[in-house]
Amino acid sequence: MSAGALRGIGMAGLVVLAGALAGPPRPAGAGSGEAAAAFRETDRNRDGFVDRGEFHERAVELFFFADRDRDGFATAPELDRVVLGSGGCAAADTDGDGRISLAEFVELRFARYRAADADGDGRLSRAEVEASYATR
Ligand SMILES: [Ca+2]
Ligand SMILES: [Ca+2]
Ligand SMILES: [Ca+2]
Repeated sequence: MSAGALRGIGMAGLVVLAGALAGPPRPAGAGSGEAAAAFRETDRNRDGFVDRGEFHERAVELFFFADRDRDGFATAPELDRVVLGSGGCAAADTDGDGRISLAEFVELRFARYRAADADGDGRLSRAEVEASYATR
């Protein structure tokens, strides 16, 4: 997929997201509105669940939103800004080259996906997403 194609995906959503993330970090438990907004944005087919494909699409968007020069790498602080509250993106740098590749970032996000999937059915319900936000 070209950078141009990626730029075309959901830019309106990314602008909304950027606005939502511009504020200071909120205390745990205050993010239910944020969780609901993120869920609506990610559940593209509106079936009430975030599946792996939808989650992956979202992770790619977040990555290229952080990777401003579109070279396929982002820094941990850049990624920490777009995935507010997740923290620790530096841990995603599994090859230790000091930058986060798309593959490394996607793997980090899916670790969180698996952790959030409380009932283990392979998809995230709205309640699972909200619980994940509340406990981070
Ligand atoms: Ca869905
Ligand atoms: Ca790396
Ligand atoms: Ca689930």
